[in-house]
Amino acid sequence: MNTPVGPSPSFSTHLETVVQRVTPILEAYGHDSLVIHSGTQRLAFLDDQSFPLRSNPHFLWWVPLRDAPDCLLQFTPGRKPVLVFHSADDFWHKPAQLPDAAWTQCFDIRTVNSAGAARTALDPISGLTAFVGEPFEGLDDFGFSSVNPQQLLRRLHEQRVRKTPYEIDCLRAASLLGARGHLAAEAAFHHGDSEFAIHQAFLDGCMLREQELPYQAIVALNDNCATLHYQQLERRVPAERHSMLIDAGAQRHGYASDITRTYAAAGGDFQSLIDGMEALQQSLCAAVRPGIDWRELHLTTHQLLAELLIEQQLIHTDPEQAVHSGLTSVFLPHGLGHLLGLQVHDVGGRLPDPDGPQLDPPAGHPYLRLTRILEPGFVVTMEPGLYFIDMLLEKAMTGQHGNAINWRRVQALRPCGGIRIEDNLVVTANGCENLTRDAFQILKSGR
Ligand SMILES: [Mn+2]
Repeated sequence: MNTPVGPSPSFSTHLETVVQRVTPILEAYGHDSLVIHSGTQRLAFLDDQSFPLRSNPHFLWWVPLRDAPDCLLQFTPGRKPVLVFHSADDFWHKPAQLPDAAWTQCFDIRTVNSAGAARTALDPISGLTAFVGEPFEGLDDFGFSSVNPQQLLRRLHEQRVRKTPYEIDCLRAASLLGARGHLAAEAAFHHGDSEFAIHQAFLDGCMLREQELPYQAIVALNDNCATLHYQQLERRVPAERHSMLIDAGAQRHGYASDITRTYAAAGGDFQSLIDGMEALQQSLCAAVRPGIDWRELHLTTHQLLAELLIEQQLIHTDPEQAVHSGLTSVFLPHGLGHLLGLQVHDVGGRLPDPDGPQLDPPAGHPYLRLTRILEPGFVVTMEPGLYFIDMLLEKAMTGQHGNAINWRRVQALRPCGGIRIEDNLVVTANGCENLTRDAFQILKSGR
């Protein structure tokens, strides 16, 4: 196991792979070159304040450079990729800087001091050049043959699904950073802090500012744990503390980690439910290998969840019936996991064939983002959950599931909100590597 501290030495190999993958795609669609924009700083309505930059993930796949708006990557097969690096003449802000890093050697870098000058720094644009990026003012003047053509994008998305060793290094580093944040947050929870303060502890722990997170962190105490994407961050310390659910990740060169842990304030029934979910989640992780149909694993999860709910006396019916009737979905309404990469819900999860139809999730499970058969190089999240969601419980109470639920038990556990345990897994040749468990292990053993 290695823990990279700087930009990975295998970036040049990654870039070679990207070039090898993209070249035939451009040929197939009749493009002689491809230009990718890094992203633009967007201003708020009637204001001179900008939103944080979210870089174009296609740009980051080629260039490990975040926080650099209005840069252009130009790839012409057979030539060294051109990076038009924009470092604005600006005394209000610190202009973007190129790092002194080995990866810069992989590009023909042309530095410009205004977004307008970027166009003239590119190699000439022919009538066959495709553009990928968020459209910006003046884009029409470049003369691209097509802007974000759908077929090309689908092909490029498919190429991002199987991660290169460099990308896995980045994801490994993102997991390690995220785990640092999680340990700091766990300590803050046991210290009795508010959601807000726990969130601050997470940021401090991974040394990231909020806008650098791959997604808005979820830090929930008590019944707030039942809101799947809870976002409030209560400043007050609650009168009673039952539980914490934290779903928060970090990033390295734009590659995300996506980690969830749930804690009970004390032992007892909720802790025993967490233990049950932990065992369930670990048994699912152990099943991950090439050839596994993620839709089937999602349905297996519901079967295992049914058994746990029965064992914990939350429902009384037979497990098959609990799955088929949709009873388990009252407690677990979301999908088992998703692809992970430059986007936290990474592209290509339902598209095994860029020219074919997407693979739908199983009936009754509309939120499953990944519906494919696993292959080596896929990186997935494994995140089963069990929640006490008011809206779904109220519907269940008056509907067909009303008699199958042990309402006294549900009522007793409702103040704890719910449980989610989420790890990030790399599918390997014959199994998987658990980036999250490895990261916590490294930190706990003090290595
Ligand atoms: Mn996730």
